[in-house]
Amino acid sequence: MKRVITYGTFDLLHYGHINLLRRAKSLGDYLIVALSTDRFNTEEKHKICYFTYEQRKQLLEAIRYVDLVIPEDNWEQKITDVQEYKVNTFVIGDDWEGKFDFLKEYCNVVYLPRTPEISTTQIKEELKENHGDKH
Ligand code: C2G
Repeated sequence: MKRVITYGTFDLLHYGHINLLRRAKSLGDYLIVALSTDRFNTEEKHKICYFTYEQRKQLLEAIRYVDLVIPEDNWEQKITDVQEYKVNTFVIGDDWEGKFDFLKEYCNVVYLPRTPEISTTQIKEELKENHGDKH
């Protein structure tokens, strides 16, 4: 069984995330998503999430490509995760190109092109701009 892992916040889940998860799963048979915890997001990634960890976990677990969701609570856990879960391939969007090459000692490292024109930040900004415009 070829095991793949990826990491992220996945807040306001959108088709860019789904494209990443679909391609990540296509690289193996079992996909683990290490989901950034609320603490990790606020204290270290400086991201304010709309959905809580539990809500984001529930959303990810409903996706056919995702086999397991585990917490990502710090920047340093990747090597132990790869070893503990016997991961063959680490995958992440190419906005992180090169940042996780240290994992090449333990598994394959794949940076996938991001889906253009969609991001959680953009969704929030457009909602703010359009607030009050009744459709
Ligand atoms: N993504 C994508 N296309 C987009 C938006 C996101 O391919 N339009 C990918 C990102 O590259 C990432 C994944 O979807 O691989 C999750 O995105 P984020 O939640 O923004 O992840 P990030 O905050 O970058 O967390 O330790 C690693 C970090 O936890 C990664």
